[in-house]
Amino acid sequence: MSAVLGTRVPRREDAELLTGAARFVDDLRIHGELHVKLVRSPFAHARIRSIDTAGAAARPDVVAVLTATDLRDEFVTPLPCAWPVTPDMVNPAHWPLASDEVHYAGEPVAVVVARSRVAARDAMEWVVVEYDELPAAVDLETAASDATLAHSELSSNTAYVWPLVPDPDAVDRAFAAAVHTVKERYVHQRLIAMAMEPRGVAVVPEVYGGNYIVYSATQIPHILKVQLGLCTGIDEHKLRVVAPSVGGGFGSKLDVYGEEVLCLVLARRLGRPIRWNEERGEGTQATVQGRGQIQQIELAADAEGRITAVRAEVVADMGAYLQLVTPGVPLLGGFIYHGVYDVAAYSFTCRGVFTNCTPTDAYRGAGRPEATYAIERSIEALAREVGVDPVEIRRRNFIAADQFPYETCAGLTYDSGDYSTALDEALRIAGYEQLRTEQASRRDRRDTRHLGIGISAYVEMCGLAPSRLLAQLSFGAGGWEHAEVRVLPTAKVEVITGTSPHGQGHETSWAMIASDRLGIPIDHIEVLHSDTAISHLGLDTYGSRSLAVGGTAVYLACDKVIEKARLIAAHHLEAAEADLEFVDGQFSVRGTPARSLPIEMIAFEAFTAHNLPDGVEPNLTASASYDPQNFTFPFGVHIAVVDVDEETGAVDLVRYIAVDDCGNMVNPLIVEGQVHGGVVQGVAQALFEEAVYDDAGQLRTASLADYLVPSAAEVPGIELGHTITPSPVTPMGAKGVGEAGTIGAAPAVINAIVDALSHLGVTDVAMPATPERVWTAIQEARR
Ligand code: MCN
Repeated sequence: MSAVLGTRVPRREDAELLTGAARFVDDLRIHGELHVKLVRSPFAHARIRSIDTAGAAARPDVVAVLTATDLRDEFVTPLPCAWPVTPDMVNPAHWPLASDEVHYAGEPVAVVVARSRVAARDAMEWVVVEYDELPAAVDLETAASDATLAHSELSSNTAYVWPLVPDPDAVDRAFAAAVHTVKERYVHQRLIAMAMEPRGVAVVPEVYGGNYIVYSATQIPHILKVQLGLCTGIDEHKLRVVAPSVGGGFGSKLDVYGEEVLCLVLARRLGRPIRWNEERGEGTQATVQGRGQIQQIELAADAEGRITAVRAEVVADMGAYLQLVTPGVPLLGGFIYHGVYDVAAYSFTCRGVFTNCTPTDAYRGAGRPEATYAIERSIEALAREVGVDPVEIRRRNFIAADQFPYETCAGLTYDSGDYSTALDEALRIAGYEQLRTEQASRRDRRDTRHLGIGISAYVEMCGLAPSRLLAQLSFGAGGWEHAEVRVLPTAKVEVITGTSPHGQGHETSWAMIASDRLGIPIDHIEVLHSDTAISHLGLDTYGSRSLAVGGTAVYLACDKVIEKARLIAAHHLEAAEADLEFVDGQFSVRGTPARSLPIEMIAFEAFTAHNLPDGVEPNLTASASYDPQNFTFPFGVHIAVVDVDEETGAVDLVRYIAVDDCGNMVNPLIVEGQVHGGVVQGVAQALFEEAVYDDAGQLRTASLADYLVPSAAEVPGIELGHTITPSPVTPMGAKGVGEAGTIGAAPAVINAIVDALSHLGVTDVAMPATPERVWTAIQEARR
């Protein structure tokens, strides 16, 4: 890489974000705006008998109180699910307001519009809704058995069954011939994204032109624009969607929400700006949750513990409705249940099941943390079965560095990898042998604080994605990305991107890419994004796709600019284009460096157009849409070191080592920040966070007092390492990193806890591994 790429440029967006100067949806003051509050069902499953809005409508400063019946004609289609994973997938109509039956606690049934937020909140309490409560399907396994139906009109809770079994006979043969087998069951609790900024939307109608500006705390302004048009019947070209500063999303803002559609139709109906801001406690129920899976995984292996087949069966909690990509989330993991291991036979089946809980959808990693957890926990079970060290079992099974590109048993092509080197590096940083010695000596002296060392080796499929492969998965959109690069007359540059950052530092990264290609100082480059009137084409940010796809589009657009500049330079230097070389922002005739022209002068020539070659348009602008040929497959090895107190069950995460390989790095500082954040989210799943529902479907962890988001005090300094194995798929050799930390972390931590207690007979601890759960696991092992 060049002088700029691969360097630790501080994030230019941070000064605004860290000093409170950034403007989020709630910071926008819109003259004449009206405030919306939603009346939400207190029941998880109930029939609506009646809704009386009269009392609320009579409250001071109330403009309107509306129900589904009042707004029926405003909606053209229900809220979208863009991923019909099977032709017979069951998808109950999901409207912004429920009319007959509610299917989760928190589902909106009426909307109050008032002149102030306080007035709207007050009036909300005066809406009288009568319900007949129905039995709720809450526990996932029970729901899968159809014991209670989540939707009265459906005959089953199963939304779909999706098999990926390339060769069933091969799997059966492998299990029949296996010397060792293991069969494990794991549960992924539901998680709440808890982005620092809750959701919010503000719609400004232009009364005479029929245009609308929709400000939303979203990850997907471009997708939202299309879907808002389809849902409301407003022509797409009349809509402008803007995502101002967005305070994190972690997948939860990759959605089209009822509140967004409602605010738009209310703005149309009332001709006034409409705003809704989510409250924290409201968001825990109203914003999609993540995970929610029960996994069964079986490994077949030969006498040495070499895995010959993987069979995984997953039951995935859809929640009450299918949101934008709900059904596809577990499938993103469905291709990688064999992880980093060279396995010939593969079987994966997922059953998507409705429950009367908040809908689930993408949450950092989306399917891949679940898959990684299953294989990285079960391979340790295999190590115990075979009687070898967790390091050794992995070495025996790794796909070797010389096997890449590697055709997997699930039908993917892993682009590049070197798993042994990443493992070596992680072991070196951890001081693995010393840790094992320390562990043994504690056991010898009967210390009640046990040391545990947990390993997790992961590979993930990211950089969503090749549109053609997404078509095979029945995904409702493509996976390309768009960029435009404009060199202005004064050689300042505007980079317009279709990605929509909400914490990932694209303004810095894309400026670095453009600076590197164009030879223009990074401070002369501005990156514009997240406003569909400025960035008219794009598919937004999720799936660790932005660098591999969107960054590549910037790279390719720069190259088109350079090719155009070359025509102008050749004309002025009176040289053949082929004789020109472009180095550090300067064209010069090969072998005659004195005959040269900087890009600054070419930019001005392109602007004045006084002397351009024939057929060259007067601008130095180019755009590129890039659709990759394959996903990218970052990988890494994480090691967690824990102290477990046998007497209290308390787990202290004392060290965390993360060696990640995301190919060439644009900005290692940003990469490290992404890994830090990701690791903490994975650690949080392992140790702290859980959305707990009671039998009636009431969320018992609806506030930050009950839902344990870890703070800096709960997480040790993370010791980072890198290996660099460039991707052959992307021109910069870069792979994604935004989800890597989360994917690696949870199995490393739980493996460490089990490792600490293995001599006591503990083989599993459920997530989150609370002191109570760990203590109970110890007592059960003793019994
Ligand atoms: N990067 C790099 N070199 C690489 C890989 C990445 O320098 N080889 C840099 C990129 O240039 C970019 C950043 O790392 O600045 C992340 O890039 P990428 O891996 O392409 O991921 P995305 O930008 O597509 O981000 C999405 C990813 C996802 S899916 C979730 S969920 C997530 C995450 O990013 N949510 C986040 N990180 C988050 N970070 C914050 N602060 N907030 C969230 O909500």
